[in-house]
Amino acid sequence: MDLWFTEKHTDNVKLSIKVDRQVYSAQSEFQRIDIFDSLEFGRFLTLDGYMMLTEKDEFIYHEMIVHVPMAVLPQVKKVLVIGGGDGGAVRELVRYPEIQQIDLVEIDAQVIEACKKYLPQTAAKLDDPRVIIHEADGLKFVRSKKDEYDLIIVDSTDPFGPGEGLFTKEFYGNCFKALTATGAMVNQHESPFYPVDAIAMQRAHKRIVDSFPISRVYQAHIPTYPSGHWLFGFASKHGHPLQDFDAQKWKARNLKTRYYNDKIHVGAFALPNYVKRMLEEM
Ligand code: AAT
Repeated sequence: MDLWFTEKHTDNVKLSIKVDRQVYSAQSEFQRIDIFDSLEFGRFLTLDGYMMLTEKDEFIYHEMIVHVPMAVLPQVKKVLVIGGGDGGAVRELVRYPEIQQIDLVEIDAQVIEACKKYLPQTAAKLDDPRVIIHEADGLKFVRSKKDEYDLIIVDSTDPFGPGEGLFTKEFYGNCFKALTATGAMVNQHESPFYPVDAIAMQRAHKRIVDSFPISRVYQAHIPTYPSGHWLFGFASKHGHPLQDFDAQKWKARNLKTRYYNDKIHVGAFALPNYVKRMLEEM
């Protein structure tokens, strides 16, 4: 019998992936956690039935959420990752020797446990000595922080359920306060394509624009997220994601990446007209 995972992207569109077997299923205090094996995308993690990552395409998301800010910011010593209990963002961050501390704030300890056990491809570096894991709500964690982080990565679920608070004005204001003078915040910024996602995207963008003097949106192609067209936000106090991008410095690091490179960095900030209009129209 054929087994399929299906996610409803709109009332009229579904994405289905043929499943080889279900590896894990649990109901945590916060959400339902499932892990499946598939032929096409390898192992994948869903929360409350929504795709979080697959082994096949997670490199795109995690490289773009980490290397874009790292290639812009002058000196990153202390990083805050909110969400991201799968460890994919941390895996990319620990490749930078100048980073001294990574605070990972994940609301759901069970996601971390499940990923450590079943998704070693992303979770492998969660044991790095520079990583401090906090089982907490990112919205609350960041409230008490001031002038502390050089980079904040908001690697959150979508704006409903536990992730809802991470799309609020209060949260972005507190992230601004928690950043050092040269710091920046990068967030997963939803998709512009289907109206259900675009509304959340526009709302988040408006709140970020209101909270930060510099904010730009960049894009990547992520096959297993709705429409495959995904956005990220870069917001900072000073640093500009293109003017302060040092391609030579990044290339000299000799980091092997599968998606990100210096040309992608620049190109990712070139947005289609319909997206530009959506961002201006708020
Ligand atoms: N790295 C790609 C995977 C994710 S998972 C996002 C994580 O955010 C989940 O583990 C979830 O438990 C955690 N999370 C949700 N809300 C909070 C919160 N308030 N505080 C801390 N952690 C939280 C991102 C997928 C993006 C999906 C795009 N469609």
